[in-house]
Amino acid sequence: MTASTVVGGLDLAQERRIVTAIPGPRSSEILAVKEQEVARSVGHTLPIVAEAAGGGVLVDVDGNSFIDLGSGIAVTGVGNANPRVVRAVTEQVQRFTHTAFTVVPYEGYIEVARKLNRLVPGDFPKRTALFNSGAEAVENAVKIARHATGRQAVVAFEHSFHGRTNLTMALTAKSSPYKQGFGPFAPEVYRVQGSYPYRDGGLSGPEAARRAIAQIENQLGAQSVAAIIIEPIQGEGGFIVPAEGFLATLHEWTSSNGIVFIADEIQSGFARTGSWFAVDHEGFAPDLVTMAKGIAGGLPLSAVTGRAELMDASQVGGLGGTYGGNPIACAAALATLESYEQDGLLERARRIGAILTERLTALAQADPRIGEVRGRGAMIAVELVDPASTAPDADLTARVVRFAHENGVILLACGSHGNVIRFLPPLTIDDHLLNEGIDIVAQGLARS
Ligand code: PLZ
Repeated sequence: MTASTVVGGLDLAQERRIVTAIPGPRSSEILAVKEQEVARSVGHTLPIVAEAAGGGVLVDVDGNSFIDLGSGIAVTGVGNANPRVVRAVTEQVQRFTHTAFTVVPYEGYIEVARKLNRLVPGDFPKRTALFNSGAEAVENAVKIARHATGRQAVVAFEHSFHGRTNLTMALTAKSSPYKQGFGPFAPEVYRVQGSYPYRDGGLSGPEAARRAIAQIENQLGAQSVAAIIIEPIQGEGGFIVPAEGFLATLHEWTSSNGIVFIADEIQSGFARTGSWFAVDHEGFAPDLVTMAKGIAGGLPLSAVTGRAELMDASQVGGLGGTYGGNPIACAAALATLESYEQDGLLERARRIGAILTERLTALAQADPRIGEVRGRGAMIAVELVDPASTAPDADLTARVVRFAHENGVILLACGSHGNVIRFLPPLTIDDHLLNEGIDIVAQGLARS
C-alpha cells in the first residue's frame, strides 16, 4: 500500500506513477494553447501541466505523478497545499482579502513581523517590512541601506542571483537569460569574486574574503559602499557554499566600515538548510536579511528584516506598495511558520540532507563526472564536469535532467554554466520517494 497525504481536500498517493508518454495528450494540448497565448520568453522547465500537488508529489493533468525534487524553486518547503496553510488561507479569504496595509493595517502582517524579528539572527532590536516577491525585497533592502548610510554603491558577487527587476538584474551576475538585451542596468552596482571552494584552488574562507575586500577597496573604496549583498549559499549560481570563515570575515570588515551587510536568504532560508537561515551556521548576524519563497507555503510574500535603526531610517511612506504583506499571504506565512515548527521540518531538512549527501557521495565515488557534492540540509547539489579538465558539463546535466523528467521526477539544474543539478525537495517528502528520486537520477547518470 502506498502512503497518501491529504492536501486541500484531495488524497494524493505518495508514489511515482507514469501513465502516459511525457508530455501526455492533455498537457500537450494545453501547452499548445500556452504557445499561442503566453509570451514566449516566459519559459517552462517541464512539458507538463499541473493538476494537484502535496507531500512529495505533483500530479499532472494526464494523471502522471511526479516525485517533486524542486518545490517550485524552494518555495513549498512545508509541502504543496499544506493543510495548515489551506485552512489559514480559507479562513482569511472569507474575512477580508485586502485593505492595503498602508491604508488600514491588520494583525496578520504585524504578527509575521513579530515572528521574523525573533527568528532572524541578531541580538539587537529589529523591524520588518513585507513585500510580494524576492526581487522586491532585495530592491527594498538596497533602498533601506542607501537611505540609512547616505551612500550609493552596492557590491554583489560572482555567481549571484537576486532577481529580474531592473536593480536586481544589475545585481544578478549571469547575462543570459536574465539580462541579455534588457539594459541599461541600474548604476552604482559593483561585482567582486566570492568564495567557490571547488574552483578556488585551496583559497581559505578568510583569504577569499580578503581578495573580495581588496577588489572593493580598489574599485571604489570602503567609504562609498552602502551595502554588500550576498546569498549565504548561492542558489541559481550553483549551490555554492562559501569556505568556512568567508562570510564572517567579510562581515567583520563591513561592520568596521559602516557598510550594511545584506544576506539574501530568499532561496536558502526557512528551514531549507536544517536551521531557520543558512547564515545561522556562520556565527554572525547580518544587518539586513531578505526572505521570500519558503516563507508562505506558496503564496507570494517577501520580507526584509534587520536592525531597527536601519529599517527606521527612511521617511514615513518611503517603503510600501499596494499589495505588500497581503492579508492572505500573511495568514499563509503564519501557518507555514507553525508547520515548520510543529511538524518537525527543521529536523526533517537535516535528515533529507543526510540521505542526499550519503547517496550522492557514493555516486560520486563511482563516477568522476560528479566533480563535487555540496550544500546543506535539504539544499544539496552535484556539479557535473569533464573529469580530465573539470570543465563544466552542461550537456550531461541537461541529459540527466531530461531523463528525470521523462521518468517522473521534477529535477532542476542551476549554476552559472548550467552544470549543477540541485535537490530541493519539499521537507514533507517521505524517505521512500526521496530515495526513488535519487535512484532515477542515478539511472539517468548511468545512461548519459
Ligand atoms: N534572491 C537568492 O533565489 C529567486 C529564480 C527563478 P523572486 N530564485 C529563483 C527565475 O528563473 O526567476 C531569487 C533567489 C535569490 C532573489 C530571488 C528573486 O526572487 O521572488 O523570483 O523575485
